[in-house]
Amino acid sequence: MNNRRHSRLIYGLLFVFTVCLLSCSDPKPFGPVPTDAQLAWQRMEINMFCHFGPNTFTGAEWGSGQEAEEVFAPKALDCRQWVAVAEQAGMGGIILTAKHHDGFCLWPSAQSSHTVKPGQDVLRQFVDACREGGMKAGVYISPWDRNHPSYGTDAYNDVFVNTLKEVHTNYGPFFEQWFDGACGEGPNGKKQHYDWPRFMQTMHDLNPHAVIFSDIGPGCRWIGNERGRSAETNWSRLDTEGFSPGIGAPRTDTLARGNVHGARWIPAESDVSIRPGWFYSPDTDARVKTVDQLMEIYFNTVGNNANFLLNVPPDRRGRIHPADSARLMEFKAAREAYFADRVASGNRRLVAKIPAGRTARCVVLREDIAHGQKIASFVLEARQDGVWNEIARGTTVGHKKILRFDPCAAEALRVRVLQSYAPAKITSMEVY
Ligand code: FUL
Repeated sequence: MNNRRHSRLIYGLLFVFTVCLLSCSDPKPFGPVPTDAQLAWQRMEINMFCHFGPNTFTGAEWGSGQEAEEVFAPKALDCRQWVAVAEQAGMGGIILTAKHHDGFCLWPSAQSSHTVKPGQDVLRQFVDACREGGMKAGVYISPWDRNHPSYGTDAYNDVFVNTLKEVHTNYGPFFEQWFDGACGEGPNGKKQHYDWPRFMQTMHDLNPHAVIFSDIGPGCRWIGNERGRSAETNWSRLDTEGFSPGIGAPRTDTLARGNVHGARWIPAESDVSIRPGWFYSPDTDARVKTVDQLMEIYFNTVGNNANFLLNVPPDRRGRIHPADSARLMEFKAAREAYFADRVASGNRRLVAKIPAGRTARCVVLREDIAHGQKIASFVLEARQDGVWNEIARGTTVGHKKILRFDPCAAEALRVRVLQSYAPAKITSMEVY
């Protein structure tokens, strides 16, 4: 081998070695990390919630369970329309109340006599429409059942486990299973002692990839309120030892913030209704949330490391009401308009050069959460006449942090991490 060929080979090997070092040196994990399903779920950011059932027709929020089955009579049910609306609104998934507290099942269940008629299988239409439209389907199955005769006895826990099996086996896979923590009285005046460990184990056996929502996860946790509020500091970690969903849950301020050194990866979800109630009522047609309200909730939730589950209840026809769908389109347009003009992006050192004459009013940061959540505080600085001035501060970043500030002229913006529990990586910095 002559000298030139020899040195080319050495340089070639060195190059391969360096590339390998760079690409193989993954950041070290810190604390619990998300599963692939949780990561995919966090990237969905906004999903649609659909409360639909007898309450849609009676105006009740918590049906008594004594309503005649015939009350549930959608005149023009069209789940494809729900999917089309959700898709156009920029949502990736829909969660349907397959069974709410009144116990009414939106599928002909073998576990209950309080159900739709066999030919009226709403859950089937829903999952078919989702699959056809490339939308992820999720289910809400309430443990509280104001109709079931066995509620309040041990036998009900078997009924509930069989209900989960029936739904997930015959209609799944679902991307999310929603468990509310409500535990009221049944038709016999009795309260139920829910066997949560068994419900969770059943879910795990049925579909280990479903993200399970409850006050305390294990897939995702309640954010502690239904108004779209978040705490500025939001860790995707939570300690659940000794707690249970419902009245056994941690305090709501803990649910909002998570636990900085929590033992489990359980990111927050914020459920909010577009109307004053969870179910459709003609009385609230003129009280659909405004675009400004929805944008504030978006900044507060998605912009603060939480998923936004927006309830848009189908109406008495069985379709999304025009007032809601119009508002959803305006909300999507408002998000697009807000982020239409990207002024700059940060480089690897988190410095973004601002083109001459441009101003900035927002920075969007993303942390590499696949290796855990590490950043506890950071500062945003603007270089003005060659001097770096602090213009904003933040605490956690997580999946996404949207930091808004007064419009600011600068030569450049930079982010400096002030406190981090391990070497952290911000995967993107966008300036608007
Ligand atoms: C709560 C329920 O009591 C409400 O009716 C609603 O379904 C809300 C999303 O969850 O626990």
